[in-house]
Amino acid sequence: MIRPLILGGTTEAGRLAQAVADAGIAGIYSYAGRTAAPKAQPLPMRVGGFGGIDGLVDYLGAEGITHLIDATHPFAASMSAHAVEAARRAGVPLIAFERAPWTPGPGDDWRSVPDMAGAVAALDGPRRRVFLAIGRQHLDAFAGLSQHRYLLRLVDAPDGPLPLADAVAVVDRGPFTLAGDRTLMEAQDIEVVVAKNAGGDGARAKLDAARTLRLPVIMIERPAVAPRPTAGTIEAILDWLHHPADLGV
Ligand code: 3Y8
Ligand code: NAP
Repeated sequence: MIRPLILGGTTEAGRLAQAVADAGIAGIYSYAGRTAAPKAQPLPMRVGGFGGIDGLVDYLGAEGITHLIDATHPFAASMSAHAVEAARRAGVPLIAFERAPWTPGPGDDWRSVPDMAGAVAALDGPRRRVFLAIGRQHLDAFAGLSQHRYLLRLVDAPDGPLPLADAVAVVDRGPFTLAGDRTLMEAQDIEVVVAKNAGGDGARAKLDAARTLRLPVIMIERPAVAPRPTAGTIEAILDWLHHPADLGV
């Protein structure tokens, strides 16, 4: 009996969950519990951390998981690292459902930085109106750049003071639209956008809006991940579920 665990939290993970459910496969969808009301999925869900690598190994055994699918966001580096090690220890085949990074096209004015510290360094300088579209978890890295006015976008309303003095926060969850992001960025008179290279289409609206408005983008590149088998399509994942050995796992 095939019983995959999907490490989710992305648009692609949701699409995969639908395909797994439609195929009548008894999968489980996993959220970290970062948001107050995560979107329902067409598979049984579990919410919360596993308790590190050991906790994930125990979960894989206790739940009789036969396949581990890492469909997390490319910046969920710890989860992905834990998945590689736990799958190895538990002897469960692992695959990562990866989406290609965004690459700049004609009209894009992107400055690529390797990490969050690189984005902070790139933002140093005179006061600007910044769309800091990186969520909530890493805002404190920018607290030293108090000269700027920030536009933030959070999934849930903040439950306390934000680490940035001069900031406006909109509460919204994606996927976002070009029209919506363009309107937002024009209304806030944004001069520069800071984004993580998430890939996929759920978060790219701000980049298309930036191109339209001829705004520069500071693009934070993805953290490195340990080598693991990957697939880029739902069909490849479904095929892997039935033939894991085909991918040398
Ligand atoms: C809890 C599940 C779906 C998945 C939707 C995708 C698209 C919309 C765009 C901007 C960028 C950001 C953020 C973002 C996007 C999708 C996808 C994606 C970026 C939810 C969700 C969970 C999270 C966690 C949340 C992080 C935050 C990051 C907001 C649900 C809505 C900025 C990433 O407050 C917090 O602690 C938020 C934490 C991790 C990054 C951060 O560091 O703050 N995602 N986002 C998942 C869990 O608990 O396991 O609540 O329904 C999922 C989605 N967010 O099914 O439709 O596929 O990427 N998510 C980034 O890319 O920079 C917003 O505003 O333009
Ligand atoms: P992270 O930093 O890589 O992981 C930190 C810890 O959170 C993990 O060690 C694990 O806890 C727990 N965790 C993470 N993802 C989990 C999942 N899907 N199911 C169960 N536990 C999980 O993770 P993150 O960057 O905060 O991302 C958290 C979630 O938000 C993921 O589902 C990710 O796909 C989604 N997301 C993240 C981003 C982003 O920008 N980072 C963007 C969109 C969506 P234990 O060690 O206790 O097991």
